[in-house]
Amino acid sequence: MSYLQNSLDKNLILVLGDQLTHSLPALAQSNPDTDVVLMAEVNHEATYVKHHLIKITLIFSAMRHFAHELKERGFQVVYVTIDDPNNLGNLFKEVEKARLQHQCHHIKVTHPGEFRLLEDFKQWSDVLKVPVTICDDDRFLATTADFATWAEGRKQLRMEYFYRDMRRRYHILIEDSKPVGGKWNYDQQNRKQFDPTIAIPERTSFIPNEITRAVMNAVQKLYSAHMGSTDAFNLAVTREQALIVLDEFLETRLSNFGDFQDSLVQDEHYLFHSHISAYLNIGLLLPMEVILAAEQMYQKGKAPLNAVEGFIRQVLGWREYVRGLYWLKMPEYASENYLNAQRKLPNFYWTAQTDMNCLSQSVSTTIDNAYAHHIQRLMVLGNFALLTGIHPKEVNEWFLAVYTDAFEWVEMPNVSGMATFADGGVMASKPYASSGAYIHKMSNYCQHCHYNVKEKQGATACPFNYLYWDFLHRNGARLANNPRLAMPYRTLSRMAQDKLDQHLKDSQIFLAKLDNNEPV
Ligand code: DLZ
Ligand code: SF4
Repeated sequence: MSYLQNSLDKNLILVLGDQLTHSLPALAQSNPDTDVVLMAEVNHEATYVKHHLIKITLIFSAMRHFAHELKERGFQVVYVTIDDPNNLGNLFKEVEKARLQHQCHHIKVTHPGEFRLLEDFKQWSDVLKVPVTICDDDRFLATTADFATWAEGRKQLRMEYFYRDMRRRYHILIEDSKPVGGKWNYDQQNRKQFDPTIAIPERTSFIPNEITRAVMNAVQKLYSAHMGSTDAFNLAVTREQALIVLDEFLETRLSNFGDFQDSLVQDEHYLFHSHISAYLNIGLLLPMEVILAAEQMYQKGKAPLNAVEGFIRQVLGWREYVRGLYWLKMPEYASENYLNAQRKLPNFYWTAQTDMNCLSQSVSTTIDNAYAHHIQRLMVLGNFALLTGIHPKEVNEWFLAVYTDAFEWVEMPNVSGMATFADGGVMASKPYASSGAYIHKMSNYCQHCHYNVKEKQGATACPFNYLYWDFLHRNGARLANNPRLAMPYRTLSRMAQDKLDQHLKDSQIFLAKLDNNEPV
């Protein structure tokens, strides 16, 4: 009887590579004396899109360190390494094997960050003939149900209103029921051009230990066809290290984060950004601890309100909002293509080989670091994909593969909603299309470019300049009635025919080069 009782109570708990949090309900409510934890590095997760080598290394190394911590806490952990000769290659097979080997009669997983895996998990109970419990992921500050309730009956799902509700709900930067400083949002102050007299602090980095070095070797050997190299890997791989990154951000970068949040600077890619999104997204840091720490910096007078509010908006507003939107709109969201974009992703997204300096800079940091900041992603890489009409599926796959912080719940709304307007305006009130003028205003990239941002037409003109008009012209039927695009469409309608013809011709020449894989 007691044997039967024990084996019936014995859970197999699967912990995924982005679930490295000890307070996860599936772990916190388990019994280390009886339960078995499974963690598996599997080829399928590493290759369903070709993840960057730094991203795979981060996840595998952080998984190995987390497994070690679980063992120290008394858990029995089954850990499958990627180079284990008996590795079965996917999560399902590893779960099936571990369940049989350890005689577990109940499987527990935590709600994953991807629709694909959730659908898989839902099948497992039927196939394995044991109950499978999918626990909520309580690391988010709004549940998917909270978001659905908020979204119900609203015509437009604007982040700003969701964010204000979250501020009220968690009482963050609120005083006497009002936003601190009198305004909810200080974004207007966060668009300054970079001031080169301000020193950019050194980025926090870590020397890989033996565990990380073993991962680096294995990943480099197995996935050398993917973007990047493991050679210079120096990221945090434990919660302890991630807390150091957070602390250094708060102490050395946060005060300038707001002002220069949108700046683009030649050969400087980290600027005053926090670089903690990957650690948040794999569970080494928790959103509320990060929010409270930033709020305290304001309360102690160590960082200005525009910086602290801007940072908190990203974590409490934007991050929660995109996750809510993803689960509300999936699976249809994945195939949205409102602008009927059909072009293939140009090869230079993988090589950085282009004369367009802003793109070359943004792809270079992506290759070197599996990181680019939000304006490089949105206004350079995303804007180019939008203007040239690259198929959203290709854009989504690329963004999901190349950034350490990219998991589908966060990547897809940013790409299909924000960058490419594939969702037709569910998320953004207008496409973030812009000519070279925006990049010129926010950066010093144009000074180092083969193209001339002041020229509007011809072989040496900045391609963004004519592609912008080509984009508006091409998508007139879908976009001309958008009130937020009234001004550019008025300009377009008044444009002299020969000028418009020249923009369209320059665009045609440029796009033909892209399609033929010729250098641009
Ligand atoms: C991204 C990723 C990679 C590269 N490898 C693994 C892995 O081998 N094992 C694992 O459990 N998780 C991995 N992950 C994270 C998952 O892909 C992630 O949990 C889903 O994409 C849902 O967010
Ligand atoms: Fe980019 Fe155009 Fe500036 Fe070159 S000139 S860096 S292509 S915006």
